[in-house]
Amino acid sequence: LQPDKECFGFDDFKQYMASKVAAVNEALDRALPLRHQERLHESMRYSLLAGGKRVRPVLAIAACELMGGDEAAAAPVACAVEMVHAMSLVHDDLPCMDDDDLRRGRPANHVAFGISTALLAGDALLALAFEHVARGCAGGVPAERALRAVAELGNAVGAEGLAAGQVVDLASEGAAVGLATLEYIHVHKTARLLEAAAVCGAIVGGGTDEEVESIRRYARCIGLLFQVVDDVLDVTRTSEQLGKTAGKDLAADKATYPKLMGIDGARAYAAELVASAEAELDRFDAGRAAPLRHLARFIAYRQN
Ligand code: GRG
Repeated sequence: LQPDKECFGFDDFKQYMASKVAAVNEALDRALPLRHQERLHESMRYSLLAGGKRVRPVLAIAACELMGGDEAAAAPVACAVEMVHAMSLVHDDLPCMDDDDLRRGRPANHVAFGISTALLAGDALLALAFEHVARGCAGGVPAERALRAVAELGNAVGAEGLAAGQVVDLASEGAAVGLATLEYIHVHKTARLLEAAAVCGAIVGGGTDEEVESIRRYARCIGLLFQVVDDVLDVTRTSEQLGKTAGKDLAADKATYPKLMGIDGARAYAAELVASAEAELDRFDAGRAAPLRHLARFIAYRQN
């Protein structure tokens, strides 16, 4: 399926997603073979290859293709953003952070491998992400684009990105959190990596500065949308569907968009975000932009 085909409906998008997810899973498997030190690699593979929606890598590939690049050019950054994502989940679940025993319906990495191995597996995944961009882009992507992607990714993970969001989130535990702080946490913890995924894809695909910035604004909106919808789903899903650890209630003390804006307010905000995201795509060829348009709707209307 080509994204620039004349009519690209939701069924086409589902096929597009399925084929990209399969390609990403294969590329990740190849990028991290089981080798010496086996237990460390096993722990890294446990979290990297354990399912997940693969939204970030698909976002990178779709943004690259929108700019006229191909899947091969996007593959290194697509894998890298998923490696960073996997690292962040492993570290987030640690006892010194969110202290969660379950991730994606199975034991969290530190429960399966021990805390020190999980910590090191996260560190090694983070390092591998950057190594993978540097090596994977060599020869296929102009070095100047690869460098810009590395800087983008580093900024998204570090003290201006994920780490900053996590620090504020941890500091807010048990405190009365207002909308501005909630937004800060989600922009940094969640939206920033989705943004980097799309921006890195657009950069390696050869987008102009203006095009890359449009994609940045698009992705920032869908990053926040991701979290608003998550909060709404937490309210609307039955506890049976949630499958959370018994006794670990749905963060009863945690600020959420429905709590701060009401459920209708949160739904209206989600509608606003998806409209703003889609508006950023209007400058591009409609056929080529169709996967990103559907991706925004997929995030808005997903059920899990
Ligand atoms: C170590 C530098 C450094 C940073 C890590 C732990 C941490 C700092 C940040 C936490 C980031 C975090 C866990 C954010 C939550 C992001 C989020 C919405 C996760 C769920 O994403 P999905 O739904 O998950 O895409 P799947 O399972 O589908 O991959």
